[in-house]
Amino acid sequence: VNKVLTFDKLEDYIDNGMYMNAICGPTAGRIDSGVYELNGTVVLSKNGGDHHLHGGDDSYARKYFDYEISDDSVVFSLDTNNSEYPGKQRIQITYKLIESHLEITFEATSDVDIPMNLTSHIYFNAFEEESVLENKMRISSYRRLELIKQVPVGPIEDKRFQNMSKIIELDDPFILEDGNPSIIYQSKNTVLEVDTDYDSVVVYTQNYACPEFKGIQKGICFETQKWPNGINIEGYDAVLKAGQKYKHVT
Ligand code: FUC
Repeated sequence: VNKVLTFDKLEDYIDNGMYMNAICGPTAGRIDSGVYELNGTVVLSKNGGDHHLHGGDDSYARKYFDYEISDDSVVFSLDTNNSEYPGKQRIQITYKLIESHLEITFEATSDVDIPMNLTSHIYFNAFEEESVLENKMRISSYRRLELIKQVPVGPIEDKRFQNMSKIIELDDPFILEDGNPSIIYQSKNTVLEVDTDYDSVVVYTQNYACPEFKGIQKGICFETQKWPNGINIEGYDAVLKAGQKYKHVT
């Protein structure tokens, strides 16, 4: 049984506004006004209203990866330079099946310092329901990132979302506490648990449909990632240093 949203046509995956099941990067989510400071000022495109979204027009989501398939996994790799960001990066995303678990490993290196924040934009469907808003969710988080005009600005305490007997419309970053699972998403007959070593997750209830897709709130994304806009949040370490390794597992 399929548990994720899909398009009917393969071509629709390239360049769609839903980022359907894509890998977003170098920076998932929004960069405030498309600007950050790191070894000088970097100005990015504003492809999401007043802000830079999901890595902009040259996002990893728009690129063709090489792939290698083995018994239990598929490894996607990409040597790239996102034309808006400095330097060259090597990205590797591994999808591995371990019994009924899907493990996604995000790895990257870069030849210059760069804010790196990779996420998977998989849309899980509503399972047996018509809408994801019919389902329940538990999230191990009592702090979220406050949004000002959709841009995360810093942590605030907010316990309202820990336990939802019906999910409400969301497009919000939550700070995850240690202790598993990070998220339980549950319909009458199906349970999905999300675990990650990332420190935050954007929960997005598909409040928008691109022309290639019918209906809203048919899917839900658990975009595990580092703090979105972290590069512009004081004290947060959002940088992948030249030569260092980026590795996260969800
Ligand atoms: C923006 C993001 C959401 C989602 C959507 C496609 O609205 O804030 O998380 O990625 O784009």
